Amino acid sequence: MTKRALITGINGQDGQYLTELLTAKGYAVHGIIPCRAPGIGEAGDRLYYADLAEGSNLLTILQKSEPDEVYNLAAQSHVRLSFELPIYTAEVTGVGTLRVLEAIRDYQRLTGREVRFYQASSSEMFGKVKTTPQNEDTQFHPRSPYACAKVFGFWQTVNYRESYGMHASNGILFNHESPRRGESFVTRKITLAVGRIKVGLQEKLKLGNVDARRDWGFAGDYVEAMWQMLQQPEPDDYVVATGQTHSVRDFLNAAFGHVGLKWEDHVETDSNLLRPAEVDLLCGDATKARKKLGWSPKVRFEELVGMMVEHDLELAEREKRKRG
Ligand code: F7E
Repeated sequence: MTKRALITGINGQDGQYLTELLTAKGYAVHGIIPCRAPGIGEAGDRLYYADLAEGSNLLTILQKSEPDEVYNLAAQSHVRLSFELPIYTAEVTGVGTLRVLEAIRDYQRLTGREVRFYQASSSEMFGKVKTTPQNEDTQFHPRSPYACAKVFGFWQTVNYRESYGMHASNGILFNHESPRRGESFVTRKITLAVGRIKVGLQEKLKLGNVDARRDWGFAGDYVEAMWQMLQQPEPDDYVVATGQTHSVRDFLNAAFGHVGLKWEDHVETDSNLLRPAEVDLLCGDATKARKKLGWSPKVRFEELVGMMVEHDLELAEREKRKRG
């Protein structure tokens, strides 16, 4: 029988890659999009509007989509913005997860069906890190309203597993990027600027803290791990990461270097882009995911940067041609 999946945040980077993966595996994929998404009122057969900040129609959506698996990818996911919108972020990213879990519990009670649940947890929960590299046993020390909300979602997921026997798993994903990454995250902000600077559409790029270090992987690889978690006989929590850490500076070097430019000639720092509290260093240890899921990342850092720069260079060339 065809398996059915429901993805919250289906329109985001991970939602798109996961949809492709599940579709290729023969799933019928249903998705929830936010009310502020473009094309309002024109959601297709398998798309539903909902706002996790209130979630009143989540049970109805479960009844319509009848999923075997739910992937909760929706969030207010911008860390810096979460300092400006802490309560909204808590509502969507934190309590929103609880709303989805509660709707699934109601749905299971009403229908007697089993629904497996994936929660998009985040390496931001490690924040001011206690040890490096970080694994499933590393204590959390969240450093932003976003990270606090993700910690709430993480523990609610564990609680629904332990209290109600729900097949609920957390993927603790470290930063994962691609040409589909949102434009305000640092990697994509950089590669978009590299393309435009290279073709002469832009001169300068303003950034915040270029010393921060992250463990950057490819989003296409990471959605595989999400799916694998839900295929396990038992639910569990897994770190998903490359095990390599690079600074924003390293990313700048690789991205500008890819097109023969020096980032120092173009980057300016802007104190408005700094965060009230920063996460200085993240580096994940995905040994458990490798051993239990057989998962490992395929795309390496340089390849990831090259893929994003090539994509955004083409965008910039198209923009230039359009402008004449
Ligand atoms: O920042 C620094 C910034 O916004 C990375 C989200 O997907 O991954 C992401 O969170 C670093 C930070 O990602 C700029 O201060 C410097 O240290 O790309 P980012 P993030 O905050 O690590 C985790 C796993 C998530 O769960 C989140 O949802 O880069 N940085 N200058 C800058 N960052 C941005 N955005 N813009 C700058 O101009």
